[in-house]
Amino acid sequence: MMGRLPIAKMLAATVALTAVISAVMLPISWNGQQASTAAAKIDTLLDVMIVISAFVFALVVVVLIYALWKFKAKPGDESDGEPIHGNTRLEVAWTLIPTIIVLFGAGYSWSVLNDIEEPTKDPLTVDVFSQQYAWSFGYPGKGNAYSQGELHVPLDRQVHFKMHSLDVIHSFWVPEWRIKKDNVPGITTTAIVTPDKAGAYQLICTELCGFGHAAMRAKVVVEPPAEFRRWVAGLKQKVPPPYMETIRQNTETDPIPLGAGGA
Ligand SMILES: [Cu+2]
Repeated sequence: MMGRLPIAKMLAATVALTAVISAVMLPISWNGQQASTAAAKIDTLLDVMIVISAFVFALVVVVLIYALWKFKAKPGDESDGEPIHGNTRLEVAWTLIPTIIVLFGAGYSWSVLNDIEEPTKDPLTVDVFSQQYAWSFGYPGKGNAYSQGELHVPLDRQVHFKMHSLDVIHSFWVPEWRIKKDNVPGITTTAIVTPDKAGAYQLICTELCGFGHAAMRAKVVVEPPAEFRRWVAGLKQKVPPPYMETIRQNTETDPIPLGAGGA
């Protein structure tokens, strides 16, 4: 039975359909402007995954259409289908191919993550506090200067964001940076970003956290280091004591040692 399948034609149809889907999907700018050193690498990873997914989808569609056409019952045929007792070649193929695809995806993703999170010598540490439904920020290198609803970071310097939640799970997302990280009560998580384009962006909570979730946003400003230093120096408030207590009580999940945190 297997020998009579038009494998070459089906493969050609699969490749052609993959090309068509990819041609439609790849030109779309899924995540908008790129504004961190991670953005281009993550976008390339996404593109590779789109092509692989298109191939798998195309393969399933081609085999499905072929089967519908080739093995359709004749009108009036009420008999049972042929009994099948397994097919070793097919089973090896459908185990081996997905395994290779998944291992490739895992290895490639791991190497991209490793690359974009590679710590630099002089990172800036910023505490991120999230609570229903607001963001606020602390600068431990600047005497725990405190800002509500507005985050400033210097251009071209790696930032280690230390995430703290004061109530439920929130998630830190600046689409232009491509980085997304959960803020989880009880633990301190870390997001590492090197913003490489000055401008104003939006921090969005991307974990449904309650009634005001959709409005849980903050302004993000990426600016030259001198301007950033001026802005931090002008902050009047300090991180409130209960927030400092939250940091102290949280378990740090990040294996990377804390940077000096100098501003
Ligand atoms: Cu939230």
